[in-house]
Amino acid sequence: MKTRVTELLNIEYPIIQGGMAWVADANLAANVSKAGGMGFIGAANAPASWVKEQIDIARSITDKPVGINIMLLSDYADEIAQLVIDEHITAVTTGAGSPARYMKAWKEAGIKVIPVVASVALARIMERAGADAVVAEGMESGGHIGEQTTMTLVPQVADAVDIPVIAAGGIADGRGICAAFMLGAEAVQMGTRFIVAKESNVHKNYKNKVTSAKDIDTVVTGRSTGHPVRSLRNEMTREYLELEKKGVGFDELERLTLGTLRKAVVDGDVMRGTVMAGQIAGLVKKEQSCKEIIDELMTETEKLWERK
Ligand code: TUI
Repeated sequence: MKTRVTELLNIEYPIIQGGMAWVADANLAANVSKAGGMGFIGAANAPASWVKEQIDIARSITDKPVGINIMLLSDYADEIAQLVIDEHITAVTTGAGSPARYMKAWKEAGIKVIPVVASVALARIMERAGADAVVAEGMESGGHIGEQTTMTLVPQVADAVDIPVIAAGGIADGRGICAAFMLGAEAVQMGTRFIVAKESNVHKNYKNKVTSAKDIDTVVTGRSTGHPVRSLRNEMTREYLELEKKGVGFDELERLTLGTLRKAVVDGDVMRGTVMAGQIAGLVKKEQSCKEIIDELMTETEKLWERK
């Protein structure tokens, strides 16, 4: 399935992996790229020195390029924006804000820039600023989310911009990929399915919580603070939502979640940690290698596509 996105990134399949904080390290990203998609190392809140180490590890695993996802709220965003230039990174995705301030330098360096957007307005601004493609991410996603669903966002973004659109949020199998294409996307970004990849270094408790999740098991915390985050329901989210209902302020709520993603991913504390995952977790039932995941996705997609 050749599209403008597979051409842009020079990849075999129209599948990219979401740059998940704490989850998307060099091993996961490199193995997604090796399997014919494109992996992205999630820089999250890490300093440039960590990201540089990960780039070196990825390059020791595969000759295929891996991208970097830059979380724009990070204190280290500026230094990572420079690192991707110094390291001749092929493609960058960004999350949780507008990367307009870096766009000129990245384009001059020949980096493919793919901002993640949650609205038509930001998609338009990004196109005007020189983005090569956008990821239109619906609120089915895990982590920091917008308000629109994938079903409504993707076709509206596809109509609003001429650059290719990559759909994200709620996609974990061939049906989702075909649906995304029908909505006007030319590739998909998936996160939740890759959390449970064999090459993903997240704690087994986290993987087990994803593979045993049901359709209704995610919740959104932080709507009152302006930073809504989707994760799997647990003791922490129950407490958070109760405090939020009582009108507790930003600082106290922030204290409850400080360091909790690490706690879940690294320590395996899935009761008090933040177990970020998308609504499609209920469909993700087993651990597989990145190659098995991508091969299965493409087999399902091609079978459905021929039926259209
Ligand atoms: O960024 C994500 N997902 C994330 S980032 C993250 S780390 C984090 N943890 C706690 C709180 C905040 C961040 C975990 N998951 N997805 C892409 C995405 N970007 N979704 C929504 C947005 C977004 C939101 C607002 C993009 C732009 C925006 O405003 C831009 C502007 O300035 O208008």
